[in-house]
Amino acid sequence: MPGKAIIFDLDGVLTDTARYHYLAWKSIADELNIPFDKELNEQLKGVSRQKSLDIILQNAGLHLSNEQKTKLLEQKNRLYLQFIAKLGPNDLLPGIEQLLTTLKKQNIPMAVGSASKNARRVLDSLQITLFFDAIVDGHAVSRPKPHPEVFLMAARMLNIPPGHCIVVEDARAGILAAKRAGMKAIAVGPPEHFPEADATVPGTRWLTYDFLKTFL
Ligand code: B16
Ligand code: MG
Repeated sequence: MPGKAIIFDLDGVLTDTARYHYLAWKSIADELNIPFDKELNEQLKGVSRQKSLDIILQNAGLHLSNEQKTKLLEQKNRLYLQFIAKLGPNDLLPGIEQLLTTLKKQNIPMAVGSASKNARRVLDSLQITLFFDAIVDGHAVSRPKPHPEVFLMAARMLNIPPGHCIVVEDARAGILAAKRAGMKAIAVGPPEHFPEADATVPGTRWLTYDFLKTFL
């Protein structure tokens, strides 16, 4: 794959902390006495923390001041950090360790493009930080997915043209961001969720080097 690069989304692709995001938001919603369920949680995947809170409040028709929202965002993150405190290499999704090892051996540049402000902490806990030549997280970007900023920044840091980058994502907003960046987009999940993807795999164990090679 000469001159090509792979950009990975973090949550839902390298590991899955969606259930911890869910539990933290559920606790906030219960405290506010507003509805929150797994279906609404699906809409939060790949979405920034702030936007996630807006979606939950909007769904309940609840208006809060910016000060109240800031407190809730801090509280949600404290809970989330408690949940992920025990995260380790065993929490990598199936096939990911082998894929990263193979790509590294083949000298393929790799980046992470995540909406999460906790991305570095999660990568450190998973013990995979050193695989990546660039990490773009929720601190680095101002415009969340589906805006292409996160992936364009990753391509710039890797010094690889966007047209030579392949993005792996589990959220539709992320697939849209990749396509808007002019990149190939591979989705993890049910094909009907990702009409814009160049290809879809049912789970991360299908993300093999041989499979990715066919997109170059
Ligand atoms: P934080 P990704 C995203 O990560 C999650 O999918 C999304 O559910 C979460 O709200 C977002 O990160 C922000 O996370 O609260 O840690 O900043 O999929 O883009 O890697
Ligand atoms: Mg994701």
